[in-house]
Amino acid sequence: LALAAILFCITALLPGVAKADNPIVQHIYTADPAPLVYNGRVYLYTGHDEDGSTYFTMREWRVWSSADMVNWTDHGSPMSLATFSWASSDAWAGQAVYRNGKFYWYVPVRMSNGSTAIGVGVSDSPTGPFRDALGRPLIQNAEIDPTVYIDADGQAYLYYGNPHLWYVKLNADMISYSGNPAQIPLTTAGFGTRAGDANRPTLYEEGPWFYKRNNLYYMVFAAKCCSEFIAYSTSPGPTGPWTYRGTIMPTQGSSFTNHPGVVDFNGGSYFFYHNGALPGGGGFTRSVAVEKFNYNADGTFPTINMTTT
Ligand code: FUB
Repeated sequence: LALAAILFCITALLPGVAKADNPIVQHIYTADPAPLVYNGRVYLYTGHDEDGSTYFTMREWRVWSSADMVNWTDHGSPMSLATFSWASSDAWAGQAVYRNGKFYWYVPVRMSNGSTAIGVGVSDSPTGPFRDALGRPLIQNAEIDPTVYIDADGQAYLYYGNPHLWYVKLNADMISYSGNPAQIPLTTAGFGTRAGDANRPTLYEEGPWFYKRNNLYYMVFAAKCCSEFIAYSTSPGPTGPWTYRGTIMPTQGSSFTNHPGVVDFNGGSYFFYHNGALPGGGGFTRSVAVEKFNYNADGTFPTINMTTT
């Protein structure tokens, strides 16, 4: 026991290295996990809940990485609201992707006119620093929470949205797109049934996480504000038709939101999410966490519950 305590203290004192159990980050509040597997490591892009006030205080994003899903290196904050001269607040849920030697980090922010928009940061390194790729929003239609995926044929898709679900086909430069943003029809067959809200008849709320695995496209998303759970839909193609598949993670764990991120790494599958599990935790003081899981043989998800170890 004494040896374990000494080892824990030594590990805790190593600069930039965090151990281990859930929540992944235990010294600050983090939210909206977006993992990226690159060059033998998992890079984890998160938001930062900066205080416990009555609304989100989020001014920067953070990056962490791990080669073993146990020991995490803190790469600090390589992108913030200050990166985007046109942004004023709300450094919310984004996702980063690698293409042609560069890393592109798509994020929603609020502009000074009060509306939300999606910007894109670019860097030569997964840990930044990131600069504003465009000097203006990539998309400006008052929605949030971008998710990005590059398909096997090279076509990149950016999905995003709350209350609607939109996508655009990104060009190969990853900072422009072809055609106009298109809305995915939010049918109950595609995204489940929400009772009692005529304006929002389906479960889709926000936080989409879009990817393909074994020729099946997945849309994992936060369902039904404001005690969000994580649900998912699948499709044979990148733009639908979508079929609702049910719940993955049934709770939000004392935060009224939850937010998914899913990757395969070193032969395992990992489901990232957030909750309010740290001391003082809650809806505006969240923490990212991860569970290892196995897909069912038919590609469906098992139920995944939150753990604290
Ligand atoms: O973190 C701020 C917002 O809360 C995100 O954009 C949503 O996905 C929800 O987690």
